[in-house]
Amino acid sequence: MQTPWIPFIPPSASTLSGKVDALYFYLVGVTVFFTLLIWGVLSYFVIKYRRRNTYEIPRPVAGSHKLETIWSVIPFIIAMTMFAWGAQVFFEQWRPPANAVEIYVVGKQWMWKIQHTTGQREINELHVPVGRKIKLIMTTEDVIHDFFIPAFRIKADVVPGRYTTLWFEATKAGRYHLFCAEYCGMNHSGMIGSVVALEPTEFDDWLSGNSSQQSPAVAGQQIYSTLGCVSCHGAAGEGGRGPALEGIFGKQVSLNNGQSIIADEAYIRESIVNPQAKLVNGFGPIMPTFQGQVSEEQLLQILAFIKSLQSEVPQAAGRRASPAAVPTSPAQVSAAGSPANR
Ligand SMILES: [Cu+2]
Repeated sequence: MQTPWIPFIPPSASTLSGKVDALYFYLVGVTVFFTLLIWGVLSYFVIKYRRRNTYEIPRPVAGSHKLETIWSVIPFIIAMTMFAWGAQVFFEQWRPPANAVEIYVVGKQWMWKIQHTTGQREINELHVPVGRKIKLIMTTEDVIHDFFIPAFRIKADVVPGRYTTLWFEATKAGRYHLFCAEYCGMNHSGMIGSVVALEPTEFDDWLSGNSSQQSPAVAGQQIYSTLGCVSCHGAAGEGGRGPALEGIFGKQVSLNNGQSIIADEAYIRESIVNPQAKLVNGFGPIMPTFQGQVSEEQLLQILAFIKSLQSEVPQAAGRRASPAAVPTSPAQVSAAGSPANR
């Protein structure tokens, strides 16, 4: 649907967008109200208290505690409503629900590369189902980009060497703009695409129509064996020289400096590209770095493989979403990757 004019706000197509808009209009409303109030009172006083003759000396003003209290307390309360409301929307946006389906995003000058956990790849397009929670795990191969879907009111930088996440639940089928919102070099303005929100059944058809590709977990398992990771990190610890990887994702790991850390995406990525940074308690600094040997996409695939080595698979929602499209279940991946499988 093309309109000849630029709409005042983008279409509203996620569970978050109405909340962001309500907050936005509240802020605009408060601002407009006080702008008009101040302007009106100012105009009135300018006329009412204008100097009427050249020698007029105004009555001295001693101040008023009552007045000062009122004009401090009322703005304080208004500012706190903005803070509390804003914080509530912020927390909702930045805490992805645990049951969200994960999709990997890698930014690159000048395109968005996307991979679904079932293997489908897309460039500058993101197909998502309406009514399901989606979590994007995002990084970049080169400079800072910024993933922005105005219709969903979500936007986050992607930063080299880091994972950032966004989550959303689309509420309306349609095709929406996808932008890079961080100037990233010559063709930044061309780093655009579409988000296609499909009804769940259509989405499942789309997934199964594109199911010839390897899932990231399977691709990750291949990289894992090509690079010889298994000789030290048997999935169940049989390599012996490195920590066991089975079930490690999301768990607390104790380090040799006495601290402990949750084995999340960031920690696992760091342990591959900079293995000496945080050594697991009981293991020596013997692992070489794999910096430069694995691309960001491959790192995400290794991550998907390590995540799949769980007894309880957090991707359950994604698998249920498209049973026909899953070439290999994580349980099978883990069976192939680990002789000492449960
Ligand atoms: Cu960019």
